[in-house]
Amino acid sequence: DKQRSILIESASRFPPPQGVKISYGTSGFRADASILSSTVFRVGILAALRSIQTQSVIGLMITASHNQVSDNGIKIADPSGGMLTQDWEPFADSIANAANPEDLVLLINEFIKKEHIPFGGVQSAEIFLGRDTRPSGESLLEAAKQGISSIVGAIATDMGILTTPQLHWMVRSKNKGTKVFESSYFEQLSDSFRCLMDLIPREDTNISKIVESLIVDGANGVGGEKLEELKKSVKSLVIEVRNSGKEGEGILNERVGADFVQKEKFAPLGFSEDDAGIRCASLDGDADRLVYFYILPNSNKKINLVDGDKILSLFALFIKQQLSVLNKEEDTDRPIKLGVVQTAYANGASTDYLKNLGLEVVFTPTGVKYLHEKAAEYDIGIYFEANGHGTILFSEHFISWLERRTNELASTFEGSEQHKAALRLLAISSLINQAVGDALSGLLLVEAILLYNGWSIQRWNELYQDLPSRQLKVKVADRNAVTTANAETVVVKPSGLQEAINIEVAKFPQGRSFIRPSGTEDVIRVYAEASSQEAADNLAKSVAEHVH
Ligand code: NG1
Ligand code: ZN
Repeated sequence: DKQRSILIESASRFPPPQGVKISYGTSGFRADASILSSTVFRVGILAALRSIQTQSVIGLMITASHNQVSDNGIKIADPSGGMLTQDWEPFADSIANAANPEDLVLLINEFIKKEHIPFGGVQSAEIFLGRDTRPSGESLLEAAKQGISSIVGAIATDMGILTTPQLHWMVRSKNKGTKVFESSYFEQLSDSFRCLMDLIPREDTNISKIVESLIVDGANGVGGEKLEELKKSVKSLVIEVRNSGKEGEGILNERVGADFVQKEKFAPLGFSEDDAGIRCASLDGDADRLVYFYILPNSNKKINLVDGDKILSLFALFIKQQLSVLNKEEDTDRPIKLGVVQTAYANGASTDYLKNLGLEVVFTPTGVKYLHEKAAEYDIGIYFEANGHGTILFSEHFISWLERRTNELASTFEGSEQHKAALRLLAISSLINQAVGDALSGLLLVEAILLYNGWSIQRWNELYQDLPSRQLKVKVADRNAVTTANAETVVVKPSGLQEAINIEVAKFPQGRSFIRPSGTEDVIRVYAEASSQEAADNLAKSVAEHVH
């Protein structure tokens, strides 16, 4: 039939690379950009099918985040704005690796049957496309468009160069029936930020002390550019953007960006000793990660890192405080469930701190899809990876309760502390991206809370003291030879390896170590924590030796 011949014809224009098996990892497909066209083309087909199945708009983001500039990748946003549902991942894997157009069509037909996709009648599908600033983005965008248009009735809407969280936000908003322009994204962020500013107690004189400039490392990527844009509408903050991605400033992710800063614990290019002590932040290549840091004086640009765990802790503490003001009267029909989600990479000191606050802390494997899913089980679920990817989810049920409560308070106790706490929580729910971790919205919330508390970055950093840690990566022939359990804290295969790790860990006070195959790079990652930096380094090194 017609559909079949269109597919065969267009697929033959995107032959898969020979001898490479590509897999849907921690967050979509990633590889050297030169081998990705066929994958991106096929993901275009998948997105169209998903759109037909869900009768909603689906998003495709072309980015390789913090990877080097020659890599690229593609992530799929589901109707809610979250990551593609996990039951479709095996299909993504199999169509990406289909050897020829005939096999591809066969797989697609099987899948349509299996998932009962209402295919073949009068059908429509819409896919929003976004990409970061990588030079390979343009031709991959074209491949995605061709994949989409090879499904009858499917249309692609190019949203342009965006951060990953902007694209996810647009998909979510579109499916909720609200505005999707980039300007509406900026408006929502700046309006809710201003609302939080207006709710800061006026008599507080501490505020002026920390209204010093913030310096942001844009990783030479899309985030820097977008932050320049956002800046214009948040006049109360003084933000200086460096590594903003402008011509000639430097190379994407090369010794800059959140991943570099977090893993190396070293200031990015473009920063110097002159910046010592100043509050600095760093975004990653697609602006879904955020870390803060300050440069230590006379240290050769060593930094104190204020990572995702500490952002999480700042958020959790503030929300807990607002909730306890709101709940003073014990007049709620049921207790509000506030939960915190971390991974094994969370610094042990952060977990202790959060538990001491009386919070419920749970763990999932690495990868936002797992954290997000878990956090969605709470009224307010806060999740963060140590690397700075995270957000705060508010359940719809809780939001409608909060809206009702705010209205009640407005008519009975207008301007009371309780009323203000309710308004703050509402403002946070609209400031912080509900679809996915977002460095720009996260940054505004951090700044708002620091201003509210009258805290410097140094004061914030003192919430608790990180245990020294070390991360290493080990290149291996087949990273999938390692399998893990218990949120990746225990090695299952190869046998004997976990016992060897246990023996190493036992040699170090406060020692903790685990290994796992990376989902985005061809390596095994090693993590170690111990009571001193030297001990953490040694533990990581000795565990890594068992991996080789
Ligand atoms: P992998 O390569 O699977 O470790 C990395 C990060 C994840 C996540 C993804 C997606 C670490 C240790 N891992 O995944 O947390 O952010 O990239 O960007 O930071
Ligand atoms: Zn990223």
